[in-house]
Amino acid sequence: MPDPDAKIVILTGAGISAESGIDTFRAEDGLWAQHRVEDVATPEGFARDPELVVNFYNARRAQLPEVEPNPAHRALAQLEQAHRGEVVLITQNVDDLHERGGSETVYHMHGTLNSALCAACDHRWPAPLIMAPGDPCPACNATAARPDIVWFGEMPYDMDALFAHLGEADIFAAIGTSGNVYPAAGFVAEARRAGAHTIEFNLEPSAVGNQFQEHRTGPASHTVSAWVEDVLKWG
Ligand code: BV8
Repeated sequence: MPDPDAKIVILTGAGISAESGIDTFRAEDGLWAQHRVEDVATPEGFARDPELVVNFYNARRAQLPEVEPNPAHRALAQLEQAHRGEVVLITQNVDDLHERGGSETVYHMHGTLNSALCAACDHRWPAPLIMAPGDPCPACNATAARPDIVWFGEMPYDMDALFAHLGEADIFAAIGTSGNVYPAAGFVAEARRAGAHTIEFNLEPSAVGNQFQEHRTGPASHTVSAWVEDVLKWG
């Protein structure tokens, strides 16, 4: 399998940012323990109580300057730079740690904390640290600003491009994701259909763990760094 020209497609989840101090979703004390998904991560929740939802994201955005990328983020950036084959990084995370760890091209399929979206005209702009419901859109002036986040029931971003990459993957690696949320949790099946070798990096098998041929168990900062070292030895 060691092929220096292999196309590597990577999907990351909250677990890759856990060692940087960002809460995951489904840990005991995680985000979904503190909030009901329906209240803070759905369009219906936003319509019901925009203040609650905007403040949920304001609190997570405010944490970003206090956290740093960890060795797993940096290892993936090194892989993107040094691997001869194409490396495609897809993240479910809305933080900016992949970019701050040095990754140049990142597909944020569930949006990003640092971007704001106009619900009226689809204009995007850098989110202020603190957003307020009714902030005017700088393009159309409608009071329709919302976090640029893909909520449950909304279509994740760049899906056509993501499925095209999965169809060409020689290696698919899922890092720090519980495999509970679709369509991301279905990516391993897509990659398998393309004949890719699939690897899961986690502390324990995910909900789709049995679909992976290889498991590297342990904290991502160790397992991902070791794996990238192996891959870069392929030539
Ligand atoms: C859509 C943004 C279609 C918000 C998020 C029934 C069956 C199947 C699917 C559905 C269904 N009912 C509804 C659906 C669809 C739904 C879904 O999948 N629901 C689930 C809950 C059943 N999906 C959607 O709605 C998606 N859209 O399907 O649209 C469509 C079709 C037509 C027209 C319109 C639409 C949209 C989903 C996106 C929702 N937004 N995030 C925000 O961030 O606030 S999802 C949110 O949870 C995250 O973004 C992330 O993507 C997701 C999963 O979280 P993980 O990243 O996996 O984190 P988690 O805490 O769960 O796990 C962490 C893992 O890390 C653990 O495994 C842990 O062991 C590991 N770990 C921890 N520490 C470490 C570690 N690993 C390594 N090292 C460590 N140190």
